[in-house]
Amino acid sequence: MRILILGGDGYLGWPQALYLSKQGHEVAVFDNLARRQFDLKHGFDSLIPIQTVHRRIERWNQLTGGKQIVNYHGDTTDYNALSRAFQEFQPEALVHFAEQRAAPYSMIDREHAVYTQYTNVIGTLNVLYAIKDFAPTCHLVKLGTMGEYGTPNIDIEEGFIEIEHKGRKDILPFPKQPGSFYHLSKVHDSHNIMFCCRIWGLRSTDLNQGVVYGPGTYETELDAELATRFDYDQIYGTALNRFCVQAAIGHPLTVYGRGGQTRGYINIKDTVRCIELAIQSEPKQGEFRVFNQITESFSVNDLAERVQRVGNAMGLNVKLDSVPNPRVELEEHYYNAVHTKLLDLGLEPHLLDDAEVERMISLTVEHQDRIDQRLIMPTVNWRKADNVVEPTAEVATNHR
Ligand code: NAD
Ligand code: USQ
Repeated sequence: MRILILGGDGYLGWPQALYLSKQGHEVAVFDNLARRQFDLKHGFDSLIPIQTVHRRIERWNQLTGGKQIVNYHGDTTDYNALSRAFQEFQPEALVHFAEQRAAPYSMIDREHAVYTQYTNVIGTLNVLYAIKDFAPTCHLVKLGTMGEYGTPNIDIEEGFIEIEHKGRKDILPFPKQPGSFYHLSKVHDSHNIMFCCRIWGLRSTDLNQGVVYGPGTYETELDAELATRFDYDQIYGTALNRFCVQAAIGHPLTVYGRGGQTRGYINIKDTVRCIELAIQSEPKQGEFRVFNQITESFSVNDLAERVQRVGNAMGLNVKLDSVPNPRVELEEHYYNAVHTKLLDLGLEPHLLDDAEVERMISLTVEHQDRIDQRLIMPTVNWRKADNVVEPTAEVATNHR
């Protein structure tokens, strides 16, 4: 199939491009390089060195001898750029990763909240119009997030829930209680996508993915020049990736609040397979499907304690630290999310084990000279509307 990957230079988009190219699909990536620009502006960097998008593609094309990945530089909020990619490449499936994806980024201040919702919601609206205008049978595989649901005191169903109300029954979208302006943008996207499936007969799979961990996939590990980014900073770094880096440099693990916050998690190796499964099992025209893309659930304390245990067995001296929670979220709550649809399609999960945690810690030890300690402590507080990205003098001196 011809598969267009929006956000194909990112943490997940790049491994996805390699994986689908390896399966024999024709792949194009489309990216505005916004993620790299954020790093340049604020002095952040991936723990694992990454090549430019041009060099990555060149290296893959060399190694595979002919499986060419096509590269488009463009922004989803620029309809001309998107239209050109659609008209030239004529995708049969489209995987949409191209959004501002960090909850803390979206909570920095008004400007960052507006940027997040503009780029995500308007970008996705453009994608929907481009499908309608240029490729109406193209299957939209959209990355949503488990955080759309929040943490209700009932089981989280897979997209929809049957409700009986005043003697009548219906199957309705599961209630949404997102916890940041970023997570809210994904809810707005889901509504727009469902609406376009209904009015124009488009077809889409909304993948409510949990927190992703892991340094790469079988394909990115084939060659150092194919590596994907690995974020450990306070804005883009996710919990487990951050804890492994902290363990490697002797920084106490940053458990926010009481640490009972429970989320669904997935290994990056399963992410690429889930998207292949979604593409292979196409929805009908007009159908809007929702899959919960997680393989298991952990609390922050579960992860921190595991990293501590494995790290100490490796000879490190890993300590936990309870950091005042910069977010507004429940710190002790019920969490049980249904996630059977991808398993039914054939997903064989890579579950988290101590060997994987050891591998991640070893990798971070290998790259420890690249770790910038100033990027670890959180500076973005949900309760404030004028946060800064760079650490304040107090944060910097307390934790150097
Ligand atoms: P990432 O920031 O590493 O990658 C996103 C890519 O999209 C970047 O390369 C960026 O430059 C590009 N991009 C952003 N805005 C764009 C725009 N307007 N036009 C074109 N390109 C644009 O993020 P990621 O971790 O790879 O996440 C990819 C997707 O998966 C996101 O939609 C995210 O919400 C979702 N997701 C990620 C996780 C996770 O833990 N990483 C979990 C659940 C869902
Ligand atoms: N947390 C800590 N310490 C840290 C970092 C995080 O205790 O140093 C806590 C957070 O407070 C939160 C939990 O760990 O309770 C998860 O936070 P995270 O930063 O790992 O992930 P999150 O902000 O939820 O966002 C990530 C991705 C986002 C994706 C989301 C999936 O950045 O793109 O949508 O995971 S989900 O959480 O299911 O919504």
